[in-house]
Amino acid sequence: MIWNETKECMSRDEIMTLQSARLVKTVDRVYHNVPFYRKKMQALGLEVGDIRGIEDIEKLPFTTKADLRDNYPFGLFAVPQSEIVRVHASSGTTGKATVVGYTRRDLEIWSECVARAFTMAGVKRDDIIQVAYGYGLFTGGLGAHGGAEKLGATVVPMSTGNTKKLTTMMMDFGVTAIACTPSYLLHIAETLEENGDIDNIKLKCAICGAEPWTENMRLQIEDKLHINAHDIYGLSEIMGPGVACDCKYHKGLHVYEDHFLPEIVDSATGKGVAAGETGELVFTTLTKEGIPLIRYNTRDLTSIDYSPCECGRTLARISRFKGRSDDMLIIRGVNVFPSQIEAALLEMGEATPHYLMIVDRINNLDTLEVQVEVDEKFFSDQIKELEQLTKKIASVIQQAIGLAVKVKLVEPKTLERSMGKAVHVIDKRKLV
Ligand code: DLL
Repeated sequence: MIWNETKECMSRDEIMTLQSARLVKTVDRVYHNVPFYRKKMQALGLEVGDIRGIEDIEKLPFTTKADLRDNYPFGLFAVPQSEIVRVHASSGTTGKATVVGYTRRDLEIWSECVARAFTMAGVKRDDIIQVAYGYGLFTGGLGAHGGAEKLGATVVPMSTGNTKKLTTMMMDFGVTAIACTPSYLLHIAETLEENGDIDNIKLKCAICGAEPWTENMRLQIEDKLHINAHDIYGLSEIMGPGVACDCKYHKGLHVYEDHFLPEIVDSATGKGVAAGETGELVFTTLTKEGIPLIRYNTRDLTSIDYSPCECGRTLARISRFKGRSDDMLIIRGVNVFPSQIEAALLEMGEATPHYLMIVDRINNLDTLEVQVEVDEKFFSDQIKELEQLTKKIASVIQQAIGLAVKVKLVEPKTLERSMGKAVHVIDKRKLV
């Protein structure tokens, strides 16, 4: 089923005309309402009238995560705060979160995009869907929730954390769809298998995203649970889940080009690359009111295909992600920058900035151990002091990144020093 053919099956000319009209409006809005963009455009000698359509996109400046942090919390909002009805936030590169705001209309468009993505994955009104992304500042839970309600499905707002309750309800309620991270779904599948319950569920489909996963892992999930598994992409800066999703042919994720203008640029030069070539994914929002962003560099590496799809949709498709061009890690669905840990350690005083993060995946759940060098004096006979410091550092890191961690304190000069770029991360997770 296609949500709305007039939106999803336009000709390339129609899409480009719509995008051009919306881009012109967006540029006008940010120029007049966001001093940050006005200054940036003025510095480039650009006036609003210079942007006449998407062919002029490369004249505009890029926006980065650092720009959001520098304008923390509401500096990039384009409407008065009284028109913002919700905020979400995700990790910044250091201590400060990146904050985004939504007007009522933004929330309506967001739920429509997610409803379109869920429809693409085969979810219908009579489905019962468990939303097992985290609810809260993370966009996953509330974003998926809004889309499922818009579609008219019955939503079970599970959030994350209680797998036993989730599987019990999955069986008792006859749940037919689930939205969660792919690694969590594998964990759920294994729990069902262990309890001999795999044949006691009515699950038909899953809409998974928020972290990298492979085609193999998608097939593994389909196989274990006898369902269709779909890939959903998004990021809080641009909206949240529902910026793109794959259809039943699984040949790339359809981007909602009526709301987001994608570009793929070369990491080194910032210049656009040809269709099919890999580069950094950049988005300009075309309808957002709360925090419209111009040429936001997601740092996600992918390629784009503008050819129409077998499903009938003409929306461009981005390929499964090939990684990121920065050092952001996604651990249990939470975005973590090593620099956040460094900043937290430096702030507390007792620790040195020499640390090593060891990320692993055990029973399909991510684990994080942080080894931290501390002064020799803590390794005297005072075991109690060492234990107290371990707890304190664990709590400081947890506060900084929003994830529970295991901390292991080590003596000075234990961690290997690097001749070049310091190695702060060992990621043992193997994406099968
Ligand atoms: O992860 C939004 C989301 C929620 C997407 C639920 C899908 C499902 P952020 O926390 O801002 O937002 O993290 C965004 O996560 O730039 C990618 O690096 C990564 N990411 C998101 N979806 C996928 C995916 C949400 N399907 C960052 N495949 C993005 C690979 C993904 N990486």
